[in-house]
Amino acid sequence: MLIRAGSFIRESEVTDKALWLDRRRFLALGAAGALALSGLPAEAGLSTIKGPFSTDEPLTPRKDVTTYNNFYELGVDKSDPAQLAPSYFTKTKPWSVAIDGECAKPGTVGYEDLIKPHKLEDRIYRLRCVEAWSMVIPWVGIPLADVLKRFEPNSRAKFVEFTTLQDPERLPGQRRAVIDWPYVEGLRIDEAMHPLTLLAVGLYGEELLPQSGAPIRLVVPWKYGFKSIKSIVRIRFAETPSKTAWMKAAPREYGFYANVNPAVDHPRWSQGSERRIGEFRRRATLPFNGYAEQVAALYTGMDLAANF
Ligand SMILES: Nc1nc2c(c(=O)[nH]1)N[C@H]1C(S)=C(S)[C@@H](COP(=O)(O)O)O[C@H]1N2
Ligand SMILES: [Mo]
Repeated sequence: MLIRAGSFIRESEVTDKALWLDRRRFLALGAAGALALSGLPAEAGLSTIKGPFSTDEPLTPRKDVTTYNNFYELGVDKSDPAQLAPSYFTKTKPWSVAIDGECAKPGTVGYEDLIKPHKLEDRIYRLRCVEAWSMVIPWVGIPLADVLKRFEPNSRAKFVEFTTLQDPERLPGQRRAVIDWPYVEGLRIDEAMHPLTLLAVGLYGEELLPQSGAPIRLVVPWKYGFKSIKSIVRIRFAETPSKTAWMKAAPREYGFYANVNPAVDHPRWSQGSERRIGEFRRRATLPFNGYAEQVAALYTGMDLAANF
């Protein structure tokens, strides 16, 4: 075990990071931002360019990122999704996403066609779960705004709603009414269009594994993890905010905004601190998960204790 700056860093983390950086260097030399996505086995890696806003904090080991998950469609324990996915959620291609609602160009688009016009970016973001743990993950994705603009949202499009695949065969957690399936999440249109909001297709330079929300998921780094909806099949432009899955399940505990806010506790526990997965100590949680400089202006004049 290596000890650095008072915190424990596992050897596996150092190895993960070195491999990932190596791959990135290789891709930067060889592919120069070209797209090499469709049909590639996950091990082949994704061609990416370096995106903005990355943190330089130590990465959470890939092993933890891919085995400690929240994906209730594949079980409620953190270890369930990685264990159940290889038996159930094996087929994530072909995949298509329906885009509808308040836009000029609705339609159903295959995964490859959704991705193809865009360059994939590497972005190292913190993910802070509402359960007070956090990770630092090297995502691969596309700014959501770039994708949404193609469908030409109209002036009534004030919100965007996202829906996860509904399929109890592949997502056996849906055989029990743990929450009101399918999983639904929502953003205000300006949040959805914010340059930090990422439509992720990979992590650690490889395509998403099923337990991480393959083949396409949201990453909204200044909000609690539950806003980062996995395995998306529908994106709807809407005039009004959606009743999200967690708001329906427990309206006192989960609001529409769900911005990371150390000053507003969850009714059952403090949100003032968090434990980074792989570390022992707790650290102070930052407003907007440390992204206040980029996003605080979205909420000027709003009471963030009432709009939790
Ligand atoms: N469809 C779906 N998306 C989901 C969830 C879920 O249960 N189902 N869990 C959310 C929660 S609570 C968190 S913290 C993140 C976890 O993402 P990760 O497993 O990639 O760390 O996914 C979010 N997206
Ligand atoms: Mo979460």
